[in-house]
Amino acid sequence: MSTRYESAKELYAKWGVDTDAVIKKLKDVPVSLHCWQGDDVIGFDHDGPLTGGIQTTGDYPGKATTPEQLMADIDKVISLVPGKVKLNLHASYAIFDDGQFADRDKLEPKHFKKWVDFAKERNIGIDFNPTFFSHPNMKDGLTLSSPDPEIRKFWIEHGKACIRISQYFAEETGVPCVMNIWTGDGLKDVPADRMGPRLRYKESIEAILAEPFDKSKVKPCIESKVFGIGVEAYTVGSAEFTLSFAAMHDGCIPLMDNGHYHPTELVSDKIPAVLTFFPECAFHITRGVRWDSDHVVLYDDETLEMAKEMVRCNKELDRVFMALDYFDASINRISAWTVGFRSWQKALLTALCMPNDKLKELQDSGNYTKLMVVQEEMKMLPIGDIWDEYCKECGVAGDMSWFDDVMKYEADVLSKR
Ligand code: RNT
Ligand code: ZN
Repeated sequence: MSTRYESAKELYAKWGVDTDAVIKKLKDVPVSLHCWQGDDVIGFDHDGPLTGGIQTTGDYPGKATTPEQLMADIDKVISLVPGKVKLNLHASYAIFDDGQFADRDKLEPKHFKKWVDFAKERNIGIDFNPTFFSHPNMKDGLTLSSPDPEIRKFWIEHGKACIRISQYFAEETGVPCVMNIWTGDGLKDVPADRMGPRLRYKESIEAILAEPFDKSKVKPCIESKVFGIGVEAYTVGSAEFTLSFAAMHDGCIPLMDNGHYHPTELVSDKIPAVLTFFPECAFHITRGVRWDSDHVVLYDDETLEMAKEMVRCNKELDRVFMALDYFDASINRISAWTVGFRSWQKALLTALCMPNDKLKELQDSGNYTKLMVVQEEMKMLPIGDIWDEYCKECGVAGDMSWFDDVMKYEADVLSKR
């Protein structure tokens, strides 16, 4: 009697899909796991609230408040998900030894040594983000685009420090570091000058990128946004600004967060548009519910559609940098992390298991009737059996039995914090 995987494999083979090859390939695709789901985007360098127009809601018990706790939680997640994890850090997660506090403009590689040790022990790469929020030098809602030259200088120095730290990560881990610049700069109400802040923003990012770095090691990105909480009327780093900036600056990569567009705009459709022009593109994968709410990523239609486009536009998956970006404080955070990571893995697996060349042929030959029929047929193929095999080979549970582990961890560890 054949196993469920064997019979599923045969069904896919009839469509020309080699599921063994898919599984082998997916195991090697890095996906960045965002450290900030573990502590509601707070970090270790300040006592203040989360600012910058982003918000977490909920107060589920057990959040990490020390580097050791956060690392233990990340380890727990890594043990529950299939695939290749990369660690995504924010500058606010610097680890200071007693009395060694350094402000954001003075950060050094040594403040991240413990993270490097963590990554090296687990043989994973690190991505990085300067933190342009949750800091008193965010003046009147502005950082890199502030009219105050001292404020801009502080944040430019922060950006430069982060480039040096990114290069350190790449050199230590042997894996290129994707460094993403996002600010919440903007105004709550109708501006009198929309261009001034953008001109200053452009100059400031140029000043950051003037810091010398090895382009094969550090991959600078800039992320756009449509609006934030308290920043409803005007965002400096809008979609057009950001995409134009990246297009005009060699080596700068656009980063699209699918929570950062109007609700009927779809990042899935933007992926082939940007990959037509840019050699590399970066993505934040999230789930906005009515707005950029950063709900946990699920295996839903648009998530799958984004995975399909990444796979179809870039078969080797080496031109796209994928990172999760969401933060839900209302449920168990380990579970939130795990569900999101597994959902994205499911989406990639499903996308890789589609007869993409055959579907394209149907489109190119104008056979739209059959294209629709075949696409519907694909939805009933037993992807769950391929998923189970993938998880088994990665040494994790295919079904939800991982959740028992999370509940045990909650009882043994989280509830005691
Ligand atoms: C905010 C952006 C940004 C942040 C992280 C913490 O809307 O999506 O990427 O979520 O940098
Ligand atoms: Zn984002």
